[in-house]
Amino acid sequence: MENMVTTGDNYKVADLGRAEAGRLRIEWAESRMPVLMHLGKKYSDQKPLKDQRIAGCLHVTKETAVLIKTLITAGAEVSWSGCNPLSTNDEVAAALAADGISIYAWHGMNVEEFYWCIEKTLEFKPTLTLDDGADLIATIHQKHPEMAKNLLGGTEETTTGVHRLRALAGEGKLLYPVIAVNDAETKWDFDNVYGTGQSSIDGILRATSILFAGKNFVVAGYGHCGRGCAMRAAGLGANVIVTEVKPTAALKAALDGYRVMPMDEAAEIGDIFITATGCKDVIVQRHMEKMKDGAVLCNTGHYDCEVNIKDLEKIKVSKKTIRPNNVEFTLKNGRKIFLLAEGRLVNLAAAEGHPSEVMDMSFANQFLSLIHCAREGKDLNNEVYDIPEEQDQEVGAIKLSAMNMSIDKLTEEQEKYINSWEFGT
Ligand code: RBV
Repeated sequence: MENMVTTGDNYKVADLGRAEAGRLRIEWAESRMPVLMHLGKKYSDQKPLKDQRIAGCLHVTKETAVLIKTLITAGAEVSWSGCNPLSTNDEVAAALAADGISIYAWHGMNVEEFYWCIEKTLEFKPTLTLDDGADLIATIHQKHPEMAKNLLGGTEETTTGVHRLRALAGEGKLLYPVIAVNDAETKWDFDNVYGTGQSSIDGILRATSILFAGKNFVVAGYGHCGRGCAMRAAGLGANVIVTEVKPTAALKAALDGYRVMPMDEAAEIGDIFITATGCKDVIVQRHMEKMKDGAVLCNTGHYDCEVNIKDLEKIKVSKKTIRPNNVEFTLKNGRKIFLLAEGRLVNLAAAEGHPSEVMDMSFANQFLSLIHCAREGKDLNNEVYDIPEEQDQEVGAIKLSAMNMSIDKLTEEQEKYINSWEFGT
């Protein structure tokens, strides 16, 4: 199935015949994404994205399909590619292609095909870009800098992409304005924590079906994603161990009740390892050689460089696929190690990514940020911009009301108190 593809004038997907199943998935996601649906309705008459051509490079999931459809409702034309070779849901991609949407994505593509897809989306000369991981915008900067003059702005979905863009802007080389969607409170404080926590455990369970209770669960990196994974694994009864390089992050893990130690020590006692650092070479040969028989290795960071797979290949005597997304490596020392999802994002490759409810807020921020770029892009500088506080509160308020919750309101007196310096002891 993986290498079968159907090509049309404006798409390349695995199998158009799976469109109906994809439509049902998208329908399900729509029923869980009230904020985005609300915004879609709100802007459907106004069409603030009219005349905008958006090139998107973001996991082709049922939630992304809802975002794409909302962008189109607001007047945009889109051309899309996936942002990871293993994260495309082929049913969803088929449904989008069958609806006439330009999409280049199939599960299991290689790296060359990955960049081919990005190039295809650039052929329609975008006025806005949307990234998850910054591969699209990096391609524009490296290969097509002349396109920047037509680009009003771009958005970036994830921590790793924002890091790359800040590095690019830091060198003074960013060619058009970008909004760091990841840094919105209604994104990182929910998607990165609760989304990653649940979907990563979901991926591990689908690939292994192992019991978490009583296992030593090693989380490398105690940022927002690592914290979510730790919290959910602890909830299932695992003993969580955290490895870190940043003193304050390590302290937070310790005060949240987890053991903290270097990877060299954790390697000897871990049953399940997950990397969530955004950095390379977090688990390398010397760690793998110390691991217990049966250890499970996976990653939930954006790129597949956190577990050094070349090292694992080097020390193996044989390997075999045990079940989807689960490969058994027999090492020279006789022990077996199981690598999930080829070291790529386990939550998207082995499960379905974050749940719709949480993507609702992330993608509402994407939607509003692209409208902002369309309206104001000409007057923005070539910088990485944060999302305004009002947008965060707007998204939060719509979500709360969709969840049938209401909150208190400050009285005038309280408002005065909270904004003054005069009242003390
Ligand atoms: N992510 N998207 C999904 N279901 O569409 N799941 C996760 C989905 C995004 C998430 O916002 C994170 O920042 C990024 O994937 C990492 O590549």
